[in-house]
Parts: sequence; structure tokens; C-alpha cells
Amino acid sequence: MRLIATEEAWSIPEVAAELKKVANSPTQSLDKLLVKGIYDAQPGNPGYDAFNFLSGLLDAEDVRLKQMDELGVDMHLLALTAPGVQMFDADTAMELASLANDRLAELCRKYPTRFAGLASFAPHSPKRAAKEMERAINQLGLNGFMINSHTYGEYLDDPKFWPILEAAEAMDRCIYIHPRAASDTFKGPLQDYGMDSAMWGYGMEVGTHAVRMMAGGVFDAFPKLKICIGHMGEAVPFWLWRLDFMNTRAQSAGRAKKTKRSMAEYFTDNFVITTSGVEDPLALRYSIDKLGIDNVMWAIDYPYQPMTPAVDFIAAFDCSDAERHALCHGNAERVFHIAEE
Ligand code: 1WB
Ligand code: MN
Repeated sequence: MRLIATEEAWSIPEVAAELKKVANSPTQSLDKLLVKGIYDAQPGNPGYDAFNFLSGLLDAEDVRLKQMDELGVDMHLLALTAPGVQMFDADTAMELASLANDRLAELCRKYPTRFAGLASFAPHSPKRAAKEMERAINQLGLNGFMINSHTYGEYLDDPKFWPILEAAEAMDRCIYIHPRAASDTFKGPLQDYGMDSAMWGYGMEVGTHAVRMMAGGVFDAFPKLKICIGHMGEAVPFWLWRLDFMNTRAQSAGRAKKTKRSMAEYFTDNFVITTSGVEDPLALRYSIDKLGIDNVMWAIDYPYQPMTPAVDFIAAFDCSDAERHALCHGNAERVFHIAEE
């Protein structure tokens, strides 16, 4: 069965070099803990070996493709890795997003059955971002978009970003919201014990982003907009009942914005999720039964997550043939406009 992995991280040397500058710049931010470890790694630093992801991120055609061949992974849906261009100034962010999009499109043209790509954009300038999004789809033939959660502490429920949402909805292309470390106004207790990133903080950050969008009425303004979130839905699927109950109560008490539909309806109609980095069959079964099989896609989260266990996980997962078809490639083909084979 065709296997499409839907949240696969990748980068280019120019972005890596700019992130190394960020690592050495004077201003504090929670992202820097990880950015320093990956882009300014020094042998001998704690975690140097464990966080040695850079070569995997900069590679597509060498180690990655060989391993895909060995394991029967047909395709990686690649995207510029977190924090993308969102820690840069607006001009640098725009230049590097379009450079990354050009390179990604080149790679996808060279290997049309092995790589597909999510385009990057600079949310700092939403109207110009929308133009780059249009170029990425109409001229470069990329498959959708990725944003790495907040931009300078601001989230997509803010109408200033809505040109971005309008463009995605008009082109029927999904925006993948990938984590980055929590914004300055949210980071307090996440600064210790390694909680800043994938262990806990990332999920809190993107889960909060998704709830802000639903409770903020974004999907009343953009009813056809599709948002993808990874890491088994960043725990949101497990919260849906309580989100519905408490949002309904808060709306009646005048503490929440009036929305046309319920949180659970937005989550099932406007969101899809991927399994990236969560190889737990109980969590996957729950998510499929709760959200519907059309809303869940397999992903690895390479190179942060090794390929072999992710492949073994989906191969061993107990499901029907129709479910396997949807999980492994059918949903990805539909949501990300990937040509069927
Ligand atoms: C890790 C995971 C690091 C992700 C990342 O850096 C990203 C990690 C940007 O496991 O340390 C991720 O995408 O899940
Ligand atoms: Mn990831």
C-alpha cells in the first residue's frame, strides 16, 4: 500500500545560517533553547549527540531517500522545519520563504512520486504572504502551506492575518500549523526541565492556537478553511467534550464569543490531524473514532522521529482495509492535492 508521510521536516543552508545568527543574538525567547542546540551545536555541549538533527534536515536525496526505499515509504510531504522564517525580520523572512519554496519545488519536480511540499510564507506581512502563497501553488505547484504557530506572539485568530486564511480557503489548500516554542506571554512554566519543546510545550502552544481559532470564530468567517495539526491533534481530540460543554456555558454567560457552530463541529469539519511523533495505537484508535477516518493521516516527523518505528507502528495498527487506505495515503492525496497513483 502506498505510504505517504505527511509531516516531514527539511531545511536549506541559507535558513540554517540565519537561525545560527538568531541563536547568537541578544534577545531572549524560548525557541532559542532548541535553535541553539540544532543550529549552533558545539561538540561537548549537553545534548549535542541527541540533538544532532541538522544533517538530516538538510538532506533529501541521500540518507533520507535511501531509508525511504528500504522501508517502503513512498513519499515525504516536506516542509521547512520549525520555527520556519518566523523569528526573522519581515524582509529576511519573505526572502528566505520564497527561496525555500523555490528549492522545495525543484526537489518535488525532480522526484514527483517521492516528495511533495508545503510552502512557507512570512506571516509578518499578511498581504504579501498571500501573494507568495498564490505563487507557491499556481507557479511552483506546491501542495499546501505550513506555519509554525505564533508570529511574534500573535495568532491566526487575529484579523490582521486573515488575508492568509482567505488565500488558503480560496485556493482550497490546507494550512498545517506546526509547533514552535510558546510565545513570550505564554512561556513561563515551560522554561524548565526540557518542557519548552516537543515533550510538552509544543503541544500546549499549537493546541492553544487551534482553540483560539475555533473560539475566536475564524471558521464562521472561513467555513471552508482546512487546518492540519500534527502530533495526534496536539491533545485537542481528547478535550472536545469539555471544550464544547465549557464553551457553550461561557457563551451563555457572555464570557466567550458567540459562534455559529460548536467547537467539536469546527474541529471535525475544519481540521485534520496527523500521527507525527505519536506512535500510540490507543491514541490513534480514539482519534479515528472521535474525528472520523477521513480526518487522520499517518506521519513520521523525520528526522526528529526515526523512520523505522513509525513505519512499524502503522504496519502493526489494527484497522480495516478502508481505514488503512485513508490513513496511509487516501486522505493525504485529497487534502494536499497529491496525484493518485
Ligand atoms: C523536536 C521535534 C525538535 C520537532 C524540533 O525542532 C521539532 C525534538 C524544530 O524532538 O527535539 C517536531 O517537529 O516535532
Ligand atoms: Mn514535527
